[in-house]
Amino acid sequence: MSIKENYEIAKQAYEKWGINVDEAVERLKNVPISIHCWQGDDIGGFEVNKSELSGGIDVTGNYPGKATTPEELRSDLEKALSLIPGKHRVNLHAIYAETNEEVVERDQLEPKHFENWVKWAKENGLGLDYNPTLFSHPKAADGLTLSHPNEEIREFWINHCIGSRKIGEHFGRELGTPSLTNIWIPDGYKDIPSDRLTPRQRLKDSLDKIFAVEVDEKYNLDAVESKVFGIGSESYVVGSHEFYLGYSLKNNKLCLLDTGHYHPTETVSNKISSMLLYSDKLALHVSRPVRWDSDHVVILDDELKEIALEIVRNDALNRVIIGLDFFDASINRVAAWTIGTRNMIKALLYAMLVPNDHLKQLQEKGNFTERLALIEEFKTYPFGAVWDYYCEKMGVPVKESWLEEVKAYEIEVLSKRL
Ligand code: RNT
Ligand code: ZN
Repeated sequence: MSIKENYEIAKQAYEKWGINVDEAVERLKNVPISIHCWQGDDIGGFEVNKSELSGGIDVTGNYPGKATTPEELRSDLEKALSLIPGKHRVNLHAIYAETNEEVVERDQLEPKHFENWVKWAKENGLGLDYNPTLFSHPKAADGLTLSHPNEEIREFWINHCIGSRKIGEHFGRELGTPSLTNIWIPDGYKDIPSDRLTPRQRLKDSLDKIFAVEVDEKYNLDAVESKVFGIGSESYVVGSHEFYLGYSLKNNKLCLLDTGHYHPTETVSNKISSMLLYSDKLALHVSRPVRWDSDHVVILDDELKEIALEIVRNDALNRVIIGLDFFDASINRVAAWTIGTRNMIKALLYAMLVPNDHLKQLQEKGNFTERLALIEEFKTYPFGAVWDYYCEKMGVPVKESWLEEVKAYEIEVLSKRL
């Protein structure tokens, strides 16, 4: 049977429940996923005076063929994008600037250092998102940046963040779609602090200074990302969830939730509805923590489906900005992007093919037996047939056939890199 025939049969099964499959497929086309560039080179970046990766995050593995130049990274991204259905976005970090062999300090970065990225994004119909890089730098060597006791160091990072928002604004203006500029800092302490308040006061003050500079919201949206712990900040993180939740609500900024940044039984899926009651938009870093904030490649697990369900059934596809954040250097990096991004899109499709309104009504009526029964039965509905059809329709490989393309790319391109 052809993909189309399988699709038609699947459609009938869903239509019995009043689910419009054609419409779901159309809707899915318009959901952009922000694909993080840093999976392609293990968060290395292209700074001339490059520092080791720091900030309490770690990439493990030594799979050959990582991108070592902007051209290589863009070429790898293009390969991955050709295997992922839909039109998406690419998320950059300041360390991916191209400065022509010149040392440009991070607080001196300007839109012109991202000219090639913007040109490439235009050619490929992509939006761009951005992040100041407040790690892998001598001025972040002690793990403190915006909350640093030293005013000069704080100022350096404040200026870097202000410049970053302008770069984001430039991306948004050039590409016709607002950029999300997300601030994440590593600040924290390994051991039990004797003062939790002062660093948080300083962080608040630094953020106030960063956001005091007007940047057009039509082109740039600001987000702040919290964390529960990092390597070297096990006991205390200055920018905790409560800190940023409070800050973002009070200052009308986006709160960014990274799925690896909460306690192991705490889920982001359960936070989305609460947050959407109080803010117009929120942002996600979809990742996969395995025992800790390990940033494994996103798989189609229960939590991913639950996140997608929360976005879809609350009609929040335009309010939740979906970005990815994982880095695995133990497998082919183009495959990592492809697997993780396809899974995010699959989860959204899955969520669109659940009789969400009916299930809501069952809950309202207190019919928990049917609620559970249907949720479980829908897990084995022919969702795969719809996914295959979607891939075919969007002109990307169906099922695992994309793997052949990655293998060929590995032989032709990746394996030839030093
Ligand atoms: C770190 C944060 C942050 C980084 C990227 C590279 O724990 O998740 O988002 O992963 O900025
Ligand atoms: Zn993150």
